[in-house]
Amino acid sequence: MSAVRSWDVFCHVVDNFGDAAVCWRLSCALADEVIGGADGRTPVRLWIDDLDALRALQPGVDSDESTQSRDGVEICHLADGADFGVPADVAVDAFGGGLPDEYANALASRTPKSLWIVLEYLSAEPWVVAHHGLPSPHPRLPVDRYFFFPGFEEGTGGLLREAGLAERREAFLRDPRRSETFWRDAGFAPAAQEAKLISLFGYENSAVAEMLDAWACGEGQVVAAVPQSRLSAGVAAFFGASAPSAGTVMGRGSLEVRHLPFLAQCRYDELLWAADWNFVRGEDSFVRAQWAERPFVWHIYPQKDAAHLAKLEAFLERYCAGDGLQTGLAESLRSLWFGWNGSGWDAAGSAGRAWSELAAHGDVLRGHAHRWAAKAAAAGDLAKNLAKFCQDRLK
Ligand code: TRH
Repeated sequence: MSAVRSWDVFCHVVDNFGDAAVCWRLSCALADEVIGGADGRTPVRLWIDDLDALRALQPGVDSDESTQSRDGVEICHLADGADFGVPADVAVDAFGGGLPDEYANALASRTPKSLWIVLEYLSAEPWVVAHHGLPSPHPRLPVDRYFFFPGFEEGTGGLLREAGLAERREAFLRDPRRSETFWRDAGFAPAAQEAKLISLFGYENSAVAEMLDAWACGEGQVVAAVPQSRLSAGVAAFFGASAPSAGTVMGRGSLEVRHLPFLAQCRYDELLWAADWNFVRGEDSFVRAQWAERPFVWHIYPQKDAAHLAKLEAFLERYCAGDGLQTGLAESLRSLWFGWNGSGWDAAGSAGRAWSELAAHGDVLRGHAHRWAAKAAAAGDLAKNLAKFCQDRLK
C-alpha cells in the first residue's frame, strides 16, 4: 500500500485504443494501492478526452457523463472548462500528452508539493534503463518532471500486471466449458477441437494475404478469430469480400475465419488465453499476449523511416535470448515477425515455411512463452513500482 493518497492520470487519446487501455489499467491498479482517499475525494481520477475509446474497452462507461465512478476510479471527461479542483499528490502525464496549463500551474504552486510523472511508451531497447526515473526541469514552471519508463528488466518501471491476473487465467483454463462459453457469447458454435485457434488483431497489413494463404494451404485446420479492427477489411479482401460484420464466417482450404465484434477487454483477455497463437499490436495487447503465455506475433505501431523495426528487433533479441529457443526456431520466429511487420518475406512462400516450422513446435514455443512471462514479470508491476517511486519522492 502506498503513502500517496491521491492520483490524477491524464490521458489524451491520440489514436487507436492503447492510450485509453494503458491509462485505464494503471488507474484501476493505483486505486488498489491507495490507503483511503485524501480530503474526501476519490483517490484516483482518470482525466480522459475520449470517453468513446474507453467505452469500447469497458462497455459500462457512459460516453455522455462528465464524471462517473467505476472500479474505484473517478472517470472525468478532459474537456475545456473542466474543474480540476486541487491537484493530486501525483499527476501522471501519460505518453507525454501534457497537463492542462491551469492544472500544471496549480500543481507547481501546491504545498505540500505534487509530483509530475511522464509515463513513457514501452520499449525493449537497452537505453531505457539508463533514462528511467530521471527528473527534468519544466521549461516554464518551478517543477521537475520525472520520466517513468515501462520495461522488461530491473531498473525500469516494469509492466502493468494487475493482482489476480494469473489466478483469473488459470481459473479460465481449468473450466472445461470455457471454449463453448466463449464462442457462444461471441455468437458462434465451438471451434473444432483439433483446430489451431489464432487470434488476429493488427493494423492494415500488406502481409495479411500471404499469412492467410499459408494457413489456408497448410496441413492442419486453423480457426482465425478476428475481432473488429483496422485489419478486418484486409482479411475479408483475401476472400474477395468487403468489410465484414460481426458473426461473419469466411473459409478457404484449411482456414476458417470468424469475424467477431470488438470485445470488452476482459473478453479479449479470454481470447488470448484460449488461443494457440495471438497476433497482437501496439502496446497493451502486446503486453497482455505475454501474460497469456502463448506464442505470439507483434504488429508494432508503424513509424516513419522504419524506426519501429529497431524496437521490434530489440524485443525479439530479449525474447529469443538465453536457452529458450533453438536457433532454427528463433530464425523462423524472426522471419514471421519481420514479414508480418512489412519488412518483407524475402521469397514467395517464406511465410508458409516459417509458419510450418513454428506450428510443428507449438509445445516448445508454449513452454518458452511460459518462461518468458515469468522473466518479463521479474521487473515488477508498473503500478506498484510507480507508487513506490512517488512515495520515496514525496516523503
Ligand atoms: O489500439 P492500439 O493500436 O494502441 C496503440 C498503442 O497505444 C501504442 O502505444 C500507440 O503508439 C498507438 O496506439 C498509437 O493497440 P493496443 O495498445 O494493444 O491497445 C488496444 C487495446 O484494445 C488493448 O487493451 C486490447 C484491447 N482490445 C479489446 O479490448 N477488445 C478487442 O476486441 C481487441 C482486439 C483489443
